[in-house]
Amino acid sequence: MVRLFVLGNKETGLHFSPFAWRTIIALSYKEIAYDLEILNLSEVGPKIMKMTDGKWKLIPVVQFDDGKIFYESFDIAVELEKRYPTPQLFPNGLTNAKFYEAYFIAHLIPVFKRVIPNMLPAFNEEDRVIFRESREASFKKTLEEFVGDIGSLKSAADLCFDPLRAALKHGAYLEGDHCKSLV
Ligand SMILES: N[C@@H](CCC(=O)N[C@@H](CS)C(=O)NCC(=O)O)C(=O)O
Repeated sequence: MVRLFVLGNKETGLHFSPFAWRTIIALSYKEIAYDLEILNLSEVGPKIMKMTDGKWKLIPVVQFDDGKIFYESFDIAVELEKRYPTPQLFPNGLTNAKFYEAYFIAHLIPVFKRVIPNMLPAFNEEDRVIFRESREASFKKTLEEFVGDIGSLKSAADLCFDPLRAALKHGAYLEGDHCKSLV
């Protein structure tokens, strides 16, 4: 069975990585059965480095039945498309898909990052400390300063969703022609 490694809280069984959700949605869309392995934040780096011979340290990671390991959510999706061609994840081809990927990374992720600190209570106690220390070092701000005020967060979100809203005035879907319930 396909194994999917995600970030969460082993004690509560909650997992909460937006990048891992991309893989979960792709697997569910293609109806591929998988075993979910939740890693606490403290475990992610060491475990993934070991699995990838030091090449990668983030989740999601997928291990297929043949033992092959894939990481980076977009590359995992491309590999899933190769191994399980239907239903298609990229009905308009990889060029379009890569455009959306680049758009989301450049515009949506910076906004989304400001929401992530709200997930702090979901981590276990040790991970909360690791999360705060690592993110504050990387943002060079306290988490609270990084999140900022809700008004500026809303304006930033509106700005990045405006192009999508404009496109969706002309049709119901950006890709494909239907929506599939995954729950
Ligand atoms: N570009 C990567 C990003 C993956 C990523 O940022 N993963 C985060 C969770 S959302 C992670 O593994 N964090 C662990 C850590 O910071 O130690 C992808 O698309 O898979």
